[in-house]
Amino acid sequence: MAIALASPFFLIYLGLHQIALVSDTIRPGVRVPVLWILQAVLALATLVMAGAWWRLWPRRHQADPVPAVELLVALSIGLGYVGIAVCAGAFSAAPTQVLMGVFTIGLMLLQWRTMLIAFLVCAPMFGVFDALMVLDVVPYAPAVTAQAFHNGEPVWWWSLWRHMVFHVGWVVVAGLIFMFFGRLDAVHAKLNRLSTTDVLTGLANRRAFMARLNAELRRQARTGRPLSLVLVDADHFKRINDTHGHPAGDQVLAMLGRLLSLGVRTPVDMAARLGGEEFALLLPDTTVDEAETVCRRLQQLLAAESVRAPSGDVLRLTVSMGVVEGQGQRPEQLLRQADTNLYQAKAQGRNRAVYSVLGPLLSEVPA
Ligand code: GH3
Ligand code: MG
Ligand code: MG
Repeated sequence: MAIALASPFFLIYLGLHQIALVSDTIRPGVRVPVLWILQAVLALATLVMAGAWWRLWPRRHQADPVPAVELLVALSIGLGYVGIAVCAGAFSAAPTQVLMGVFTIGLMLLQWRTMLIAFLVCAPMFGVFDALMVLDVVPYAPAVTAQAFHNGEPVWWWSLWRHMVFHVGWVVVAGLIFMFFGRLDAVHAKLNRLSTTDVLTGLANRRAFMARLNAELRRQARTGRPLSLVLVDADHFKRINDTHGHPAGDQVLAMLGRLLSLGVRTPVDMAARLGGEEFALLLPDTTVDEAETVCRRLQQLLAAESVRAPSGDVLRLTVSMGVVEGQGQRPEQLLRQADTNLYQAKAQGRNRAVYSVLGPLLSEVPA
């Protein structure tokens, strides 16, 4: 991609410079030997890129990097643009702008290390050139002569070249900034999703659940609406793992996760995997009676669903549930009561739910 983006521009520069070298009108305005050196640098860089393309094309679907070829490409592009920027005058905004754009594109497409080496090679060239210019060894903008100007203004072809590079430069730089921030937003959203999602089931994880529970309890403190919490634990899950293997266990957990999210009114309600074979439902604006309906529906869904183990056996699952409706409690009080109820459900024979209601404790509303 770096080659495809850079080489057309190099070919355009080569063509324009060649026109300057053969045109009787333009030639007096350029320093011919300097422009030939620049042409040689650009031609060499283009040839290196063509070679790299030929080398990389057969492996275009492979993701593993080829550091040596990548570095050659980065150096070719870097040196080509440093040559252009130096020859046209390093203080002119346009070529330097293009150079910045090229550097940023390079950082997006190539490895960080490759770009560091290319930077360390190319950046000192500016310093060296600047020092030589201060010492009067080389002129500013060595590729052009005084005849590129008339009455202090650039003549048409020099003006055209500068305008072209300037407009291409700022469009590229602006495009890059948009792309860069767009990508940053996408990465941010992805990281956020990863840090709040359980990989196996796709449900919210414990961190996301606790954040939501805290937020809902604060909302409840304002509205005084009921709120129910359900802890769900798979029954005798260890047996499934021991008999059919961990992967079959994972399949059963994924099925439970799917049914949990089917059984609630997302996005108002939240189903989460707290860890292992323990799940939870957060049901805002829901009384314990309404929560009971949700629990029964989950049991019906589970009874109708099964997973086929690699052995061919059909695996079914039941769950025990601890349900609590609260009003003004702290999150840990609600969770403790739900856990006590869950323990009772297990003790009473599993595949059932135990319910309780905690009365209003408005003095203990979380801040
Ligand atoms: P009970 O009915 O009393 O809850 O019995 P149980 O066997 O379900 O409970 P126990 O806590 O003894 O065992 C839970 C098992 O869940 C043990 C653990 O290896 C398994 N487990 C936890 N996380 C995962 C997971 O991500 N995948 C699989 N396959 N198993 C898991
Ligand atoms: Mg269990
Ligand atoms: Mg458990």
